[in-house]
Amino acid sequence: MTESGKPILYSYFRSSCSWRVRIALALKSIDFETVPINLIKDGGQQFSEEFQALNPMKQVPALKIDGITIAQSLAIIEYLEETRPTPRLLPQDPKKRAQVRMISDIITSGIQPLQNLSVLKQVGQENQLTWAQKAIRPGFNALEQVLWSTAGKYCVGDEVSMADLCLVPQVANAERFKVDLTPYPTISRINKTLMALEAFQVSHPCRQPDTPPELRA
Ligand SMILES: N[C@@H](CCC(=O)N[C@@H](CS)C(=O)NCC(=O)O)C(=O)O
Repeated sequence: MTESGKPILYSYFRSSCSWRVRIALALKSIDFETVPINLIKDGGQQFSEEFQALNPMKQVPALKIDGITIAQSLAIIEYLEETRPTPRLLPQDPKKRAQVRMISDIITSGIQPLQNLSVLKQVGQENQLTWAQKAIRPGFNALEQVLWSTAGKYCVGDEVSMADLCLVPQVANAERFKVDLTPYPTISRINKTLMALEAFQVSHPCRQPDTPPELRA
């Protein structure tokens, strides 16, 4: 917390994992301050001693709230859900709740880590696009199929859930890495519907305190 009592989000404007948490904070109307951690500048500010003390994984996001610092976007979202339950991001029904967690895990464990910055650095500049596409496509093939049976208006039924918080930033990553989204009509439809919601718009990478002027919109 800051002196003003607001939670502090350590975030990078372009980070899809940070965006997940920004959407949760926006949906739950939690006022917070952003401390930008630039993943590129100075060799990556996530490697600074100061930040490592907050998150030894050297990754954003991290959220300082209620006297503790939490890393890992899903752990943060679940903490927010347990302490600030309205509006609900995990359905009450255990089957739907499991589906939300399944979709969240497909994205956060099965797709994003394979195209994360630290992995892209290992494959080298010239291979990054192909690598990221190869990482995203199989995950999206699975996700598209899963959504056929879980989706309504959103990923699971007609209520916005944690799964949607994972979907939208991952679609933005797919677009950034020029993945052809034509084979994924369900993913594309849900993404478009979600992007019409204010919480997804205000938390967008183009509208953050650390968004460079040329990328602001
Ligand atoms: N499982 C973590 C993943 C966090 C993560 O991969 N963060 C990326 C940005 S989206 C990062 O900080 N990367 C820094 C690096 O690769 O050096 C979460 O969900 O929070």
